[in-house]
Amino acid sequence: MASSDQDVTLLSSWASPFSMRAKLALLLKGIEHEDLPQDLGNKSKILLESNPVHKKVPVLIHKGKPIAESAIIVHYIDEVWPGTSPLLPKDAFLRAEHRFWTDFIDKKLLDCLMRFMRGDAKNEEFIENCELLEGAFTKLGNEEEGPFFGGVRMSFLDVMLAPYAVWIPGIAGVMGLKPASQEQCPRLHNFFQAVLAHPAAKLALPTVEALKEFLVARSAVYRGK
Ligand SMILES: N[C@@H](CCC(=O)N[C@@H](CS)C(=O)NCC(=O)O)C(=O)O
Repeated sequence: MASSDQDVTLLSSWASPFSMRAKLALLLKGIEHEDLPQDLGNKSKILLESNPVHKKVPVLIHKGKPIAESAIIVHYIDEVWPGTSPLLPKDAFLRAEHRFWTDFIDKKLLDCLMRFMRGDAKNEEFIENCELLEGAFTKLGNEEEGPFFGGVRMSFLDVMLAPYAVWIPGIAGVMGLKPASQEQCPRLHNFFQAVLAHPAAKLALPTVEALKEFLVARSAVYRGK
């Protein structure tokens, strides 16, 4: 563990894929921190004060200073604690690729899943996005080295994509999404299996069963009813 005088607090919500990213990065780096789970239906003073622009989780508070937005938080964690488990590659082009695919996950993959849950996206569109991610694995990940973009260890992009290891089966179980098959997207498939078996991800991510219960309870909200 990194030393305990770090003064790190994470405002989060357990089912939030964005919160999972921040928690996973902290765990991978072994950074001691306090978790402050948030009730998003009744936002706390600390959340409103620390993220007045978006009023969303996650927020990382380090030595009294709040940092919002999951990708920015994970980047910050990597810069402040560079020694243990470096996340972003050293090569500038590869760093740009990690940021590009993070943007793809947030804009295309997530948007497609949200629209699918509302009944506004076809399953094929989701499969097409998975195939694009499969292409990213082929381009950036070295299969011989391991299942992650970072090889045997999780890198920045692995942290960004990891929450979908539970969100995709959750949406499949509750809302009938058909995930890409192992034949269609073997690297993506291996990645999700490796995430589910990873010790830090087991702590940072809820189980698929817990997420399914959450989605059942929230399905009317997601469907916009
Ligand atoms: N772009 C943000 C998204 C954060 C986000 O959407 N958080 C959701 C939970 S998954 C939230 O706090 N929602 C509360 C609200 O919208 O009022 C990130 O990457 O951190």
